[in-house]
Amino acid sequence: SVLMTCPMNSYLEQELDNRFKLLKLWTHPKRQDLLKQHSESIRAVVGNATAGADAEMIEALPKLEIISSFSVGLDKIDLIKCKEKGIRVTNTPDVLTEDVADLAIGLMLAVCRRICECDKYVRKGLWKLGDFKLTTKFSGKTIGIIGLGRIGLAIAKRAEAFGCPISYHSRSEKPNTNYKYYASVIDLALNCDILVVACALTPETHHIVNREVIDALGPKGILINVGRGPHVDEPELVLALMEGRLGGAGLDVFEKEPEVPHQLFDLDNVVLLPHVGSGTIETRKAMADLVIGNLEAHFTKKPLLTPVV
Ligand code: 8YV
Repeated sequence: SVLMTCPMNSYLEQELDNRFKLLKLWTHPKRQDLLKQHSESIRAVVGNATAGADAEMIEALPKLEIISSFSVGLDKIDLIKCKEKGIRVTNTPDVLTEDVADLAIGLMLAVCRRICECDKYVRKGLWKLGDFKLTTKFSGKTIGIIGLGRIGLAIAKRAEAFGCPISYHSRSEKPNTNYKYYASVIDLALNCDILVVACALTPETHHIVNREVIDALGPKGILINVGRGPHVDEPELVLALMEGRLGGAGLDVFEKEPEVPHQLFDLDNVVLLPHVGSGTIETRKAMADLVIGNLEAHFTKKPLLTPVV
């Protein structure tokens, strides 16, 4: 049977149910009981960015062969344990790259041009009382990207069309780009107007945006996060925004999502999204098809479509 860790997509659920004996972890009051009860039959786990497979789950499932994640990010899966036990892991790269990059640009525009605040202004009937205050130009701003992988590159390509100079930080300099490389995140933050987090979450990138980086970005700087909440030291971010040490932020992810620090609700220089980077009908369907395609490849002994481990 196939175990799904949490609700993620109804089409995926339906298609899995048509093909396999599907178990839904969230419909059972006690996770441990379900795992124990089906430990001999669960051969695949389908997880996502919210609920993956930790060491405890992997240990509880001796017949587990593959984890097919409905996400590109794999931070909720114990990859080391999977390698150790010969469990295959797949994710959903490429199909969501455009959507996440689109949304990153959307957040930059929304923060600079105060699109959400403008919308509220009109709805509240304030327009009749006077024009909206002036905002900040986006075109031409210097963009610093943390992580120049598939998503980072797609953001860079889009930002270039807005006339934005691009620089980046990653573990090592990329040979095939002309974008300016910074070995230090602080130097990147010192030299850009908008800092974008687009890297994978690993122990090395946890809190990669800390107080020092935020202060390097400064009172006119904008932080965009389409990666993972724990990339940013959130209490420090909230403090910097409240004290005016940071100009603004566009956030699709949070450290303890779906919990969002309430102090952010009172700030009009932030745009807050409920982790919707890949959340289009088209992309979620493509992600679901990739999850199913990987499972089918595995069980028919064909090469996996998007293997990670
Ligand atoms: C999803 C994501 O939000 O791909 C990722 O890493 O964070 C997202 O695409 C999530 O996995 C959908 O359930």
